[in-house]
Amino acid sequence: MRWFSVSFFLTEADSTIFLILSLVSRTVLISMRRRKEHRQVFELIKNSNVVLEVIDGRLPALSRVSSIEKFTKKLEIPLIIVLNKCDLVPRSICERTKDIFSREYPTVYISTQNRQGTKILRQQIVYLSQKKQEILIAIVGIPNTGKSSLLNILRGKHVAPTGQKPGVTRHLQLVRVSKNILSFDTPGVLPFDHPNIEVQAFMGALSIDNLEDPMKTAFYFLDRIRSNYSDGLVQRYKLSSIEMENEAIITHIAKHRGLLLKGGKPNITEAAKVLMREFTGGLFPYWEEI
Ligand SMILES: Nc1nc2c(ncn2[C@@H]2O[C@H](COP(=O)(O)OP(=O)(O)OP(=O)(O)O)[C@@H](O)[C@H]2O)c(=O)[nH]1
Ligand SMILES: [Mg+2]
Repeated sequence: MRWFSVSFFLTEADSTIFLILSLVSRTVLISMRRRKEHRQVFELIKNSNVVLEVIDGRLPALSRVSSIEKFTKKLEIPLIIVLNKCDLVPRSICERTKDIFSREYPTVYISTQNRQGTKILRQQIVYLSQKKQEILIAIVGIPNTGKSSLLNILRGKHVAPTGQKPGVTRHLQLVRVSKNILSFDTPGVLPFDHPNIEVQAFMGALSIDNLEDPMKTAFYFLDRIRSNYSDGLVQRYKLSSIEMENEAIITHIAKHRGLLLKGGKPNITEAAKVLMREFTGGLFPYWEEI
């Protein structure tokens, strides 16, 4: 029986405990599912000719997966770092990140949204696969970086489902993207480099709606924003300054969006979710430099 149907018989405290338990068990189940998917992805990598590691160009340092990079290095499988969502980042920053990452791996920056950068990516794939007759590529990375969107662009047709929530792709999907290139879309792998769930939610790898306390993620984001780029946030929510306290910023967002509880109190939990959803969805500019 689902928790809300029994909650009618429970006290408010019981209902809160029930809600927390249901969120915890959901998080555990998601984590078990993701671990299984993680194993499948590593199996696939073993059989690939080229691996495309798709990362979020807004968070280039955070969104790399070191376990995948180490694994491909050990097996001597060529890996290309694909900085995606570069329509949300100034070009000069993408160029700089590309130059820095290129010291370790071939790197290209693209925007699947604006269909930019994919020609160079195709050339790199062909070059690194040593012009094999049939090339098998694996598109991998943490959830929500645009792996399926990239597959669709390479194929030139919407063949893989995409969506703003992490975990849209649940199974491996093989697609022929050209005469000699076959490509696997994969479920996002958990960013084990960052086990903290607030950090994972900030990266868009975990849905803010699955968290017990979305405020913690919003606070984490606001703390990071102060040492990076804050103009986008200030303008979107018409803040007087980024130096306002975290709670005051969230309260301001709640009022600005008319998110009020019964009695007119600002609904700060919902405002924290809105902030994180809008950042994940690229509705205001924010990026980090290497
Ligand atoms: N602005 C912008 N948004 C993008 C770009 N590429 C993908 N997105 C958006 O990012 C979200 C996630 O895209 P997906 O292609 O589903 O990402 P994924 O990596 O396959 O996600 P999972 O299957 O959940 O791991 C969607 O809302 C896309 O529209 C891009 O280049 N620019
Ligand atoms: Mg996907």
